[in-house]
Amino acid sequence: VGADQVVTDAAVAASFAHDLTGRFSGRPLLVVRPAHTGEVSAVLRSCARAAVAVIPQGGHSGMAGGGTPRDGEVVLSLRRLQGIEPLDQTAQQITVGAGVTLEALQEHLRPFALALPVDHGARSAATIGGMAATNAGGALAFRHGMMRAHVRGLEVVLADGRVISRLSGLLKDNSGYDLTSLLIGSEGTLGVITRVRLGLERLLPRRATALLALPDIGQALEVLRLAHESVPSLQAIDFFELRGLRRVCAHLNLPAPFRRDHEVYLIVDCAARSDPSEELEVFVGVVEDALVATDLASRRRLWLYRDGQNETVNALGVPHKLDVAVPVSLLPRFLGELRVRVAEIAPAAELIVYGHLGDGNVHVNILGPPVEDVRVDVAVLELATALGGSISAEHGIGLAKRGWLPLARTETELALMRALKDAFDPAGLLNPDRILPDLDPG
Ligand code: S2G
Ligand code: ZN
Repeated sequence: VGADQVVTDAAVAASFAHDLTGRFSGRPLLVVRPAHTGEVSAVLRSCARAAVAVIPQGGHSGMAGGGTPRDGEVVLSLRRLQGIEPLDQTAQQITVGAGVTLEALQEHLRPFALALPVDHGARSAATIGGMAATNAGGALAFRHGMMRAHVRGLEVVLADGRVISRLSGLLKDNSGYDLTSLLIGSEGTLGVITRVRLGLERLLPRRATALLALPDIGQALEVLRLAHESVPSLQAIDFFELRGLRRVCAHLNLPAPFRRDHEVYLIVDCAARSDPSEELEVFVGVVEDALVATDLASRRRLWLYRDGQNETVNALGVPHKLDVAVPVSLLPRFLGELRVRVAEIAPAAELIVYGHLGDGNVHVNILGPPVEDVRVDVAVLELATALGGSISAEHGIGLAKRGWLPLARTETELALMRALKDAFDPAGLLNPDRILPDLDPG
């Protein structure tokens, strides 16, 4: 890759070794920055010969420690894989390098009135390869699906350097096992994604965003029901609470959105070919207050109350971050029992909750107890599981939750996952100890 693309200076390498939440860090042996698939293949062959562990890393915006090296591991940064190939306007698809950020892709597509219908707060850092490797979700997922729904093909490099390239973008290709799809959501443990072919959606020109004030999450579900029924332009419906709003206003120096406080807030995003604002009138009489914006600047200002939650929490300390999902109808029960259990375990803890109402995805952030004290984490994950939910809705398992995977997956499923890992990475060099728990010594 060239000497200047092999970073051994500890200070520079450190910038690749701390995750956003401040919870994971390490001292990598070195950071290597290949420029394309061929160099990724050569790097992996070298690492396999040297039997050193390799941590594939995109924008490093993950929340579960899946891209953060531990001491002595090699960071393989995909950031330089920046190629954007010509748009295929007949298939409405595009192939991009793993290192292209979500924001750069959307900017590139805007003049064509096209977009990838996946969006989240880390859009300026997150890379397309990393988003495929973690099956990224975000606010649009409940309407458009997660990253998996938009990947039309992958080029991947296996742990021994062999390359599989499946980028023709065929929707129908039932020729044996869909091997490359197994890498979506595999968090860099089965292979390294170097190019991604994506299916795109048309950008709907007219937008409207509403910030709605509600007395409780039960009323928020009533808004969701109405939205499903009467707002065909609905694209996103996220929620946050008064405590998080107050913290965001203080941290970002924002004015309170309404004259008085409310317990729950919804941010509703609509897109259509004609102005969708009047569809929002269905909420009159169901909400305590509302703000509606149609121009970009005003819409972004409303979204900042929600998008600022994560950065604000990280500024308050090292949070216990639990990205869970429960069946939407059980949200009131989940949130109610959550407050009781956290207060029982850590009475002084601060609980900041926000998320994606449409798919029951709740980002539970607990500040106060030291991260080593996982009693609150276990309580949240057990509660979500008990309600038929997920212990990781969109952030993956990484290092953070590998110990709890047995809460969510049976021994049969874990055994099959181990068999897959052994088949793809028999030497166990790719992201070792991520996702899969240690084998039971017994
Ligand atoms: C969000 C970002 C990370 C987090 O804001 O929707 O997915 O847990 C999150 O706050
Ligand atoms: Zn989220």
